[in-house]
Amino acid sequence: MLRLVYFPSPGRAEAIRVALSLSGSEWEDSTIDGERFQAMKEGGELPWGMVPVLQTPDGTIAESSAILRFVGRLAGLVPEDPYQCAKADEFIDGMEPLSKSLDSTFRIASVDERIRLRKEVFGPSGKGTRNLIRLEGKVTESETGWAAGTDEMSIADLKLFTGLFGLFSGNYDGIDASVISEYPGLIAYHGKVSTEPRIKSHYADVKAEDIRWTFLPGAFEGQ
Ligand SMILES: N[C@@H](CCC(=O)N[C@@H](CS)C(=O)NCC(=O)O)C(=O)O
Repeated sequence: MLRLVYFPSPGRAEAIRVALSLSGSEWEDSTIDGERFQAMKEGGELPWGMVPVLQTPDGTIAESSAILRFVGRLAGLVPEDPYQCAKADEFIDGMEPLSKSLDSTFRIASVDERIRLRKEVFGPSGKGTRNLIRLEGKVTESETGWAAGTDEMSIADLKLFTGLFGLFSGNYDGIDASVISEYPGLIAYHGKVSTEPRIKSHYADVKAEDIRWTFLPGAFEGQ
């Protein structure tokens, strides 16, 4: 039995959740609040003091990308070809600057200041924008349309799809979904992944008002 421990939001756990669900393994989605997080941290249950973690019969695995590689194998989403596998890994590691681009804004108490800083991140010379431009280039250049140029959808696609589009759900004040309208390549990529039969079926019960609306087909059309 595998148990994923994270906050209820998609955040750094969503790609792992999708892979676990596609793997057909028995697993539990253990969602925690801040108090439980603190207790787990103080109790030494978090190897690096952070979540997500995956509790397995052999012990606890931390670091979202390591967990994604582990569960991605169970789901058949890690390419067998060593070069393609390395390219998927490269893509996952290469996405870290985007994942980190908002980190400095989380602990800002003033909402106005938080919004200002986040608008800057996705402003003309912000680091969020730099990453979106780079990612737009990557998906446009890919001969197969999959993020890392793999023959089939891979863990890199789960990471990009959830990590990128999850930022625009409205969960992060100051980040507007209309930002994505500037990136036709990313919108086309969203269409490819969101309509992939396994992904579409995974999100089949999500409603337009749910936090996960950005993973539904057509989510960014007309933004
Ligand atoms: N490199 C880590 C980063 C994990 C991370 O930043 N986790 C955040 C939640 S998204 C956390 O545990 N924050 C609580 C804290 O730092 O006290 C990973 O990818 O798993």
